[in-house]
Amino acid sequence: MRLGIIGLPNSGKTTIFNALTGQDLETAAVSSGQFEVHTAVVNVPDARIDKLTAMYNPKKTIYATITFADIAGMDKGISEGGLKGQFRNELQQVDGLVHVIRAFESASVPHPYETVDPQRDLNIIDGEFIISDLISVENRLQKLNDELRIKGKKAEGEVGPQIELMNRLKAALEEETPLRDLDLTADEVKSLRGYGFLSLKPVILVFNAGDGQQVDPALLDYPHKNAYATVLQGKLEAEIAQLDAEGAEMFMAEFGITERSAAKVIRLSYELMRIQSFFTVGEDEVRAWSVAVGATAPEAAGTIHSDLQRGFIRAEVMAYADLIAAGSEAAIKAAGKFRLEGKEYVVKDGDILNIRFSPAK
Ligand SMILES: Nc1nc2c(ncn2[C@@H]2O[C@H](COP(=O)(O)OP(=O)(O)OP(=O)(O)O)[C@@H](O)[C@H]2O)c(=O)[nH]1
Ligand SMILES: [Mg+2]
Repeated sequence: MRLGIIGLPNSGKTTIFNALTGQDLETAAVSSGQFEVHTAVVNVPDARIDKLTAMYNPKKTIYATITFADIAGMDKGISEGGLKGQFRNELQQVDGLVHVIRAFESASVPHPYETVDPQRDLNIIDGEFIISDLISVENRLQKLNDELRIKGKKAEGEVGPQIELMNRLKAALEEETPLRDLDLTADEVKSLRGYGFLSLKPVILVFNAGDGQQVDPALLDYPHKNAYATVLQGKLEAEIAQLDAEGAEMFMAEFGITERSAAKVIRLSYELMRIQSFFTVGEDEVRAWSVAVGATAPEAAGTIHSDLQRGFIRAEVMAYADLIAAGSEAAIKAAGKFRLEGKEYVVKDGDILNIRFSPAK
């Protein structure tokens, strides 16, 4: 999964990136406003993996990972005529957005619009995304209508539904409604994937607060679906990310921070994108995987390897909680909680899977 960190110049994107990834990139009091991307891959923290590692003592432990991309260069007016080039590509590629909104006050860090006003800043970028999507939709509609004109009636069956869908998106965008508010079917969402619509992407709104500053995210008016608002003390948390575990704990207690920023943002993004974890275990490797909530056992197998999905026969399943309660694989079998499940089985968060499959010939 790839999350794009976006926001106005000087909102603290790179600071939040540092807090989330433990990197120590330079931040600047005066923004260049230029397009620039930094990426880092981080492990998804999961105490269950640590416990499974202690139980199986494997040669390798592999966590699920998440990629953060700090994408600078967003500002008012940038979508006029459509977002361009690499900047647009970077934004379209991400699965979700971490929208950094400045809440901290600082005389030494100028705000591009002079005052600290989270609602205004949020509306600026949201508006840009809506404009960008509207331009994409209009371009697509034009192409579809051209196709219909050239090919005539015989193209109607295929092109008609696409035109209908694009018209629905257009109507929403013209009302300034982000596409993530629409109730699209799974098939519609799939058919739109290639367009990378920005207002369709789930978003975590992050208030970047100053040290010890209290901010209530509920004050923000953002009545939209697939969005969460949270508060991070960016500068402080970037400093904490540089400390060892003991130092970090002391700092966190002092400033009333109960959960590390990375853990929090990753947890929210899993919720927002309806992603869950399952595990594979053994002497060689204990590993966490991520899969969509509602995925079947063969679909989960497919995240490990396409051969496992293709040749899927059955899944051996233990619930993590049952394994820990029983204390060992032998004990969970004796308790009758080690199950064999078929193709229809819907995977649950914390399932430990072993896929039985017939290898491709
Ligand atoms: N006081 C205070 N300063 C902060 C905070 N977060 C960021 N800053 C400062 O604000 C300035 C800009 O932060 P950056 O993280 O570079 O902001 P950015 O959004 O990455 O900026 P661009 O990449 O130039 O668009 C830096 O001088 C930071 O040290 C904060 O929570 N409190
Ligand atoms: Mg930056």
